[in-house]
Amino acid sequence: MGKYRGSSKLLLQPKNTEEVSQILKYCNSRCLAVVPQGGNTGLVGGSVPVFDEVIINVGLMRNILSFDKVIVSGVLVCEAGCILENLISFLDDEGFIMPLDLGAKGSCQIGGNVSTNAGGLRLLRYGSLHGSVLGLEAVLANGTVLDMLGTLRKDNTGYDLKHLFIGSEGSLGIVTKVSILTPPKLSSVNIAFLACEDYTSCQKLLLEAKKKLGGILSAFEFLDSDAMSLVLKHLDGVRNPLPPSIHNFYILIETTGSNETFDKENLEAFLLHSVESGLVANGVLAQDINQASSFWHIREGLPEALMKAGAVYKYDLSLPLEKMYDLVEEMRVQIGPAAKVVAYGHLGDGNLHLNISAPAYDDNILAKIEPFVYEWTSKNRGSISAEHGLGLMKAAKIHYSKSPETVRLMIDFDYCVFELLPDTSCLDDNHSIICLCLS
Ligand code: FAD
Ligand code: 2HG
Ligand code: ZN
Repeated sequence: MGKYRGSSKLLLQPKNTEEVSQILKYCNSRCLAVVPQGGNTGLVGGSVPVFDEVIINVGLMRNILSFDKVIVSGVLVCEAGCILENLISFLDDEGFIMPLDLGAKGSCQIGGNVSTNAGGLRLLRYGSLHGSVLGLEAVLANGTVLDMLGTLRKDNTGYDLKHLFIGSEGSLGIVTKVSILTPPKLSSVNIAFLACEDYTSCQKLLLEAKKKLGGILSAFEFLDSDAMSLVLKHLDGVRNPLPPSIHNFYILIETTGSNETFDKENLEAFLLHSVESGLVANGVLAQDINQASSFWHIREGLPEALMKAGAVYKYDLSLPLEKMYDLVEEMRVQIGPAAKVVAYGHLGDGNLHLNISAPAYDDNILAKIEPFVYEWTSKNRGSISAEHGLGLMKAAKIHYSKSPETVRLMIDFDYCVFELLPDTSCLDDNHSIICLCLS
């Protein structure tokens, strides 16, 4: 995004857990700051060494350790440096899929996905990584290796500590191995690209989709007309699959099931009914795999289109569904003509990606966005980070979504349990990795 600049002098690429342990032990004994880095695709600056941190990247730890499709169906155990797309391809050959998919799959690592608790395009169907990660191995700041690499569905022996590492953005240690439950690949995937004229129709359509498509619904994504214009302008070869009239909202619906004829007819009937009832202004079903991936390309290409358009201020918000688009409209009034407000996201999960696109980064624009966006979100009991994490961008903003008591407990917890001495300036300095020495 051209927003965060690194100034590290040293990148270390350990080849195994023991090397990670030795590095952390050494750095800890010398009070050397470290930043864990995966594929560096994070959107909040958490993987960028903004000071002089030592970068630890586990990208060379990229072995698949086991895949059990017989005894415990679909459990994959791998090293944290595996690229998500490689895992997707591996599983595809085995007749399984990853429960996680996102636009950055070609670069992001499973260790980074777990550390950010990445959501993505399939969360609606397969739930969050808190559900599908069965176990992990992590190395603490003092070099201690925590083996929590279980592969069991059920294990109620004491606290389930792996959950602390899922979404903790490297602040508690470095994830080195992951075991994850993967669903079988189903043969019938259908995709529809629809247009709605108002946001209320989008909400009603989601409810209808949940009722009528129920178990086979696997994605429900939305973009508004400004987002569509941006993609058409900046991404080569993309065209609007609907006839060339501008609609206010576009919805991508995907179903995944095992009965090809039934699933397709089901989606067709849903589409027809939605047009007849006036919820949908227009819509088209993908006729083949190329058309299906061209629909997905519109939605997944948005971050790239925004990057090409210039500077971008990104906000990743969870909001009550009925309030979500009010924020977008209020933001447009707040900003005026100085920048473009673009909205898209995982509507099925109540997750808005509010992006403000400007020719260049400009403090006057930023002053119009913040703290307005955070205050608005907090007032409506939303979350200022739905899926991207806090990182450098939002560490000091955590109080908009968490109470002072909760934040205090997190800090006490780091100190008492993990023996981390938080540099109390960390929250003010906005640094995602609270750098840490042993007490
Ligand atoms: P990095 O960016 O390298 O690091 C992210 C954070 O995790 C940092 O704080 C880092 O210190 C820490 N970290 C990384 N590896 C480890 C490790 N092994 N142990 C401990 N800490 C570690 N995110 C979503 O949730 N949903 C989406 O749909 C989505 N789509 C995206 C689309 C695009 C085009 C892009 C560019 C990004 C998208 N993202 C999305 C954001 C990003 O891809 C995810 O947050 C991803 O999980 C980050 O993985 P990474 O390996 O690149 O981690
Ligand atoms: C997505 O869903 C990603 O495409 C990126 O989470 C969101 O660009 C963004 O703001
Ligand atoms: Zn997203």
